[in-house]
Amino acid sequence: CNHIAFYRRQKLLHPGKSLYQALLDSVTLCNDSVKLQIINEKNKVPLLVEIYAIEGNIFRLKINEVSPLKSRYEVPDVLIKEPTTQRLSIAQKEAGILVLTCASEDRKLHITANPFQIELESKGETVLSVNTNGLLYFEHLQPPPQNRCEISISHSAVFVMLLKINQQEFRSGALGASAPQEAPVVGLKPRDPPDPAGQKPRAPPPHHRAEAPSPSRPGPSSIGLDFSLHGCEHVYGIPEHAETLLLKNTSDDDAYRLFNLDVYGHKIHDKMGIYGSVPFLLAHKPNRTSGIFWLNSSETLVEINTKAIVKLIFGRERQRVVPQTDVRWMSESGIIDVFLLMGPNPFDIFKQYAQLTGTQALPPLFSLGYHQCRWNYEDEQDVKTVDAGFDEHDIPYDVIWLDIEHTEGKRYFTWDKKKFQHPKRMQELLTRKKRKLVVIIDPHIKVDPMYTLYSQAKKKGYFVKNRTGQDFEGICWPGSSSYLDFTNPDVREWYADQFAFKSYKGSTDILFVWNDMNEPSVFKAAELTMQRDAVHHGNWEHREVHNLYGFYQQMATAEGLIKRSGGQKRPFVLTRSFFAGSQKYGAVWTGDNVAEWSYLKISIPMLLTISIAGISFCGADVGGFIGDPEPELLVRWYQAGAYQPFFRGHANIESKRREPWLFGDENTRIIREAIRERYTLLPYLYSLFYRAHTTAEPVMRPLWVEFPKEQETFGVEDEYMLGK
Ligand code: NBV
Repeated sequence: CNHIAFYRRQKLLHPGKSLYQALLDSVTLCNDSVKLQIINEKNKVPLLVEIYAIEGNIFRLKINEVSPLKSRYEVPDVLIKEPTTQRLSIAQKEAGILVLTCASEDRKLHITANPFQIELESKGETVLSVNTNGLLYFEHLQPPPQNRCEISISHSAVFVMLLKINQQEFRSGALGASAPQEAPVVGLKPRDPPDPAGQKPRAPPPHHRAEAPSPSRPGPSSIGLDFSLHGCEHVYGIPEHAETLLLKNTSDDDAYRLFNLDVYGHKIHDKMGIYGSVPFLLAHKPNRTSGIFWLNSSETLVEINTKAIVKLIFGRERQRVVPQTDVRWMSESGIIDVFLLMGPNPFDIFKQYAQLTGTQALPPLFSLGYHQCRWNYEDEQDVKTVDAGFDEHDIPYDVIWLDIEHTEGKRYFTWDKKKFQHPKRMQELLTRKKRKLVVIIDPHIKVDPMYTLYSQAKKKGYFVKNRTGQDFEGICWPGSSSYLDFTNPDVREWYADQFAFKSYKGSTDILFVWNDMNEPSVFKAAELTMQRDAVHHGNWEHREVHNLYGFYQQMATAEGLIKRSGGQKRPFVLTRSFFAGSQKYGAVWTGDNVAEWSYLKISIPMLLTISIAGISFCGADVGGFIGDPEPELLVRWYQAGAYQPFFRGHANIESKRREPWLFGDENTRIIREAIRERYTLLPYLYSLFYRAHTTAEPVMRPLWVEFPKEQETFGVEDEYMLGK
């Protein structure tokens, strides 16, 4: 984390008395909210706080600049509708305390003016408090300094410089919560190009690029806030990390990072971000589950600190030790917009979260069957042979997949003319067996004026721009590529139209879609992703929308498949990158895992975490994508995968073939049995998905969700429930 500039700046603020004070004279009671100002006692700059009581035991807290130099990014399109609010009234306003009550539900807010803190109470119990550790942090937008010259200095020099800024200086306002521009930091050397055979380098170097003001961004704009979860020592959620189900204490370690990245063969037990992000954390204790949904799509870090608090019991001279978990959120940009979900039980939390971000789309039944994938099935004959192999070995399956090699030079929506000469004929063969085809469609578009998709998008101005206003170009599978700006609704509409049968030549109604590389992945770039100052629709910098990019591609793809069917059929779209709300558009998988036992083991907590963060339709590559599983590992992986929501065998281009019948009769028999068991359970699974869709119950769920009072289940991650 020390490589992340906004983290270093925020870490100069230590737990203690907050620099912010609430101005109780500024309190205004509106129909839908209560507004007040808070002021930073050092720099005297005010912030606007808006508090909403949302129907169904949810509070929303928004903190923004009173009059920012330019508007700050507020995440659109994730909330399914403007939440229905309930009226708050003032129950007390004296002696530096403001108490707000919500008439229709038994809940209260206690606001302390100095230091500024909020306590949330439900049915007489203090569930959660805000800014208890005084870590509210807000960088105000600044006009670009005149005649600024950028000095190139080494990264380690910057780090040393920052360490030398002493805390006293910070507290006394030399930096203040409204920090001036940070010392310029040099950009990274581009990383080594990936080997086209797929051997991309592993963990990319951290980013520590300049945060200088640019025409579209007036300087650093990071934000942060802390929360205390009373009585809680078990916290979950904030996928995606290859980590345990129970979130770990981060006091001696890196924070959990939410930053969508293409990390080939990601490490296990690592808090660095991988492909997807859902900034939703759940806390559980025997009598209550609560949740924090931090609606921000820029890079985000979450620190967890569980501790024991000694409480005096009034009236008796006794003390009680209770656990408490403090959670500190820090984001690179945007505003503070946080939803505090009060439960009280796990299923209430799932409903409350779904009320905000939507429920799982009901999958088409076939997509709950077994999927057979490989990078790549070579040609039409290969597809035919593998398909026939399932019949010969009496193994049920529903879908065969084609990876990037099926296209004409990685031009998505096209077919390799030699290997896939008759794509419709191939699909007819599958249709006769009631089977389906899934093809890959990545977001990068080959720079090639002869490629219609490229030339049309170019003409319409539909690509993400670089800071000088040209189309952003980066390297990806096809070589030099531009990236569709899915944040633009016109681009999404145009993209959805590309799935029309008359546009997508060779496609039929059994063809469905897989969106990969949509973090977005950009080779030879810092951390293999798009530079943060690339510019999107509405003149927003990439840093603001980074974690939303894949969400939007899947949204547009799903819309395309629905449109193509005249609004009649449910789509199936698998995405690698995701955000809060991605459940509305289809399924996700955990990306490039490795054919090792430890990756099979970690798939369970990873999928449980994704599931309780709203995305029920999730899976991990059966067999492990990278490498070659030993036969027993493959067999065991089928046995595990058969009980996971999305069930697909997949393998890397360099891995040996591993169709289920290639490991001897006995192994074929056991795999057949596992896949058949999956099919036996299909009606049950389909019903569970129906419940996920209608009432937001996760399909795959941790034991504690079903046994919320049984403490011994709270940390279990090698057993789980499918439904009740
Ligand atoms: O498209 C090729 C692969 C795909 O098979 C895999 O499932 C994705 O996670 N893709 C990544 C790109 C290349 C990875 C080295």
